[in-house]
Amino acid sequence: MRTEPDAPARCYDNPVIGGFHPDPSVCRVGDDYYLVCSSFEYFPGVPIMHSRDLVHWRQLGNVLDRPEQLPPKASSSGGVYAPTIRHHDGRFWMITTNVSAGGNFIVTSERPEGPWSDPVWIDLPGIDPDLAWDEDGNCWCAFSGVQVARIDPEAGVVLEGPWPIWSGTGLQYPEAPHLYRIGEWWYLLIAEGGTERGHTVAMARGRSPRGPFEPAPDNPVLTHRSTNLPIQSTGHADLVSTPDGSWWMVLLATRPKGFTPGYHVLGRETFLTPVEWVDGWPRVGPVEPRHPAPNAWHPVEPPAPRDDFDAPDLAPQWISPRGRPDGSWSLDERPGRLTLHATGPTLDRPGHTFVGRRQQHLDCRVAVRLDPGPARAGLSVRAGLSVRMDEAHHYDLEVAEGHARVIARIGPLRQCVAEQPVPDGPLTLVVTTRTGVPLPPSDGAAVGLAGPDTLTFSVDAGEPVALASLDGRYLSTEVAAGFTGRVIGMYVTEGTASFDWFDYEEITGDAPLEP
Ligand code: 6LW
Repeated sequence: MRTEPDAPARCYDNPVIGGFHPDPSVCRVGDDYYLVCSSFEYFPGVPIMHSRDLVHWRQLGNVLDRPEQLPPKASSSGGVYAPTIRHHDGRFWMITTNVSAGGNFIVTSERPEGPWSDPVWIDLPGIDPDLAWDEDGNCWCAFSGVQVARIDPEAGVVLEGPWPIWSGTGLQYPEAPHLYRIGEWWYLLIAEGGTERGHTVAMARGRSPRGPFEPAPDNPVLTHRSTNLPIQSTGHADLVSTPDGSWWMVLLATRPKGFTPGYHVLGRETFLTPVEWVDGWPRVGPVEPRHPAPNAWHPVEPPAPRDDFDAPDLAPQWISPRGRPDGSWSLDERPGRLTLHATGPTLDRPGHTFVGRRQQHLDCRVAVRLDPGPARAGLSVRAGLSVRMDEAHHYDLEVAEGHARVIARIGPLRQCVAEQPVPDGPLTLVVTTRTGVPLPPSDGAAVGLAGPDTLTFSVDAGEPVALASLDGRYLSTEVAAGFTGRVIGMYVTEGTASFDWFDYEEITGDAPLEP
């Protein structure tokens, strides 16, 4: 279905891809758009999305879905940084940096859903590499700094350079460059000011990718710094044009909540905003929470709230920190269930078994059916549902030794905050995240001013029992630090357990305020 240009304006809501999906890069092939994001320490890496209108996105897969492409060496917020996706000469090209192992590399595929090639490493320093081709077929790779080199992307060889082309307007970290040939100019889009509240997008242009580049007269072309807009940290952007000639920017931004300084809990998300060209320079923003949509309008079927693990493969949304060893999970062992085997004794250190998905909505409900499986005499099981930022920041609803427990790990502190005996056999574990729902008065008084959200943990063995409500600020980027966001998932740290299903649903405005 496609609206005519003069049809009443439809609106879309920002972010267009919620949850930890930072550093978006987009390309168009005909009427189809493809978008990739950073994935850091998670495997598989670099989620790839498809859309026909820039608004509705569906995850096709992950570009780096084989351990050979992504060695499991990353520390939290290490691993795979900002990718660029381009389509050239009948192929998709993705360039990115593995900051934990090997640096910059390129993978290619004829089909966006893959399989993607093994990495071709390229000996260039820096992060945030870009790819652009000129009319003579030369391939240009710009990267943070901002520098550019002429490269052979097939062989991974630097042919010329690198040399500096623009150091930005003087703010910290000129990075995230993308080069575009538009009309008679080469435009250079960059991010500056750091990825926090001072984040900006700036632009320059020149006659050649070699430079020289002249800055736009009104830099930054986009920033929300020093505003009280609900969307903050706007930056790290990429441009795309539609078949009807309009221009759009995808970018990362955050939605901080709670009392000053505000806490963002979903990491940096992907937003969409229109671009207008005025006197040869882009005019962009501010980025609105709701905005008239591009002309094309192609809604996609929203993902089913329940994954019942009946498919032969894990859906692409499922990610695991630092790799997912073959022997640690199975969909065959107990068909229709995800069976996990412990690979490490604690979520507090790398090497544990965890399969989760990004929290994509500020208000959401997650429920899992934990089925310990046939009793294995003498074998204990420790398994549960965890909301994690990293190994040092997570809230767990854990079942072991005949009890359900809520455990809070916040920096160096680890505490069991609630405990409840539970019967043997299958149990439903539930966590809700609610903005605008204060903590119960006793907890609230102890914590003080408002956090971004309240997480409530319940267990249901026939009758739902709420075990604990916890302040969400301790699972925010402002507390945990780093480049990622919340991931909610199933884990096993002792023995083997199966999960019958996993529900994920946004809680919308009309839902009752009960946790
Ligand atoms: C990324 C850099 C940035 O490489 O944060 O916001 C870094 N921008 O461009 C990690 O996402």
